Amino acid sequence: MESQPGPRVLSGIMPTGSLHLGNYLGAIVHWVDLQHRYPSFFCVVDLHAITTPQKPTELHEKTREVAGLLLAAGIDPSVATIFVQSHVPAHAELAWMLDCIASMGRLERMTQFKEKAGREREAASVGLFAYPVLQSADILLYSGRPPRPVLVPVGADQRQHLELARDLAARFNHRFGVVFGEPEPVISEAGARIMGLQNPTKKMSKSGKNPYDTIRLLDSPDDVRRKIARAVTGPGREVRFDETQPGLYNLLTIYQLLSGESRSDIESHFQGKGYADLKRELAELIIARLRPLQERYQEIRRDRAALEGVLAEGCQRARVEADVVLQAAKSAMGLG
Ligand code: ATP
Ligand code: LTN
Repeated sequence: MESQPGPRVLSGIMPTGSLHLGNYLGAIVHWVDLQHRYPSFFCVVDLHAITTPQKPTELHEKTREVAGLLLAAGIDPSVATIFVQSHVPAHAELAWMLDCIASMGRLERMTQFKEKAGREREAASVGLFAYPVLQSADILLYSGRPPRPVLVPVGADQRQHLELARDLAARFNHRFGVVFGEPEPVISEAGARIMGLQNPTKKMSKSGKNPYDTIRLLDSPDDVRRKIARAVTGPGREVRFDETQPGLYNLLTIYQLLSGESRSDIESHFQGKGYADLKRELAELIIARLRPLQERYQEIRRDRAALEGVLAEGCQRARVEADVVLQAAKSAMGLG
């Protein structure tokens, strides 16, 4: 089947916790932008979520919450395909085939595995170890026929996984003939790594333990004010983009991304003012951006059937795309 020419876009997000400003500024705003330029596929990666223990009813609910938030943030199902990973069996099937050409040594060097497995390496699931291979399958299934590059908009933490996806595609194509297009990371300069508010040397994360570290997309205005007021800034008084002060730098980066103003305009705006002023204005900026998103989200969640309809249609469209590439990969491997 011949498909539309030019690159495709694919990205994924785990339904493991509450989406936060890091997910939004590092990934989702780029998805919203790219969907109008390329055929785009956005996937709620529930099979990735189960690499660590999840309560079944919560996982089901979180999957809908994440899908609803993506729609509320501006993913348009009449333009892009939004779907749930486990609804498209090709992902797990190709992941197995790629597992058989990925090396243990390479996966052992993946930093996300090392961080998530921590000291419990022996107890960590095989799924957590093989997680980046499933991610490679997610991406490569959408390279189309004939193969096209796949743009993958992600935060900076995913760079290493994207390199693996590129290498697995090249290895497969070399051994079995060209089936997959090349994955290309799309990682913005600012926003690719939003840091925790309490611990600005670590990225803001869904699975973090300290609620004051993270601004969730569903936080109330009072929560936002409280969390920003408590954010760590460091010593000094001047409001400047100073990389030696990671807390302040992070707050200013968030301000820059939400206001769309240049760094020098922001520094002039805060000249003669202090950290308290920055925090007050930043909190209001965040609240103003989140308010319409939260209102749309509440509307979307009121109509359960409509959301299920969007996901069912996304599943149909994704299956058609993914199955064509899966069949080509199977027949190249001698599995047809
Ligand atoms: P977890 O804590 O469960 O690992 P996470 O917060 O890292 O979750 P993911 O679902 O793994 O979120 O990531 C979804 C997307 O958001 C990815 O593209 C990831 O790179 C991006 N992302 C996550 N955290 C940040 C951050 N702090 N800054 C910028 N981008 C981020
Ligand atoms: N591993 C990613 C989530 C993810 C993903 C993908 C991102 C799963 N599949 C495909 C881009 C493309 C993470 O941990 N943030």
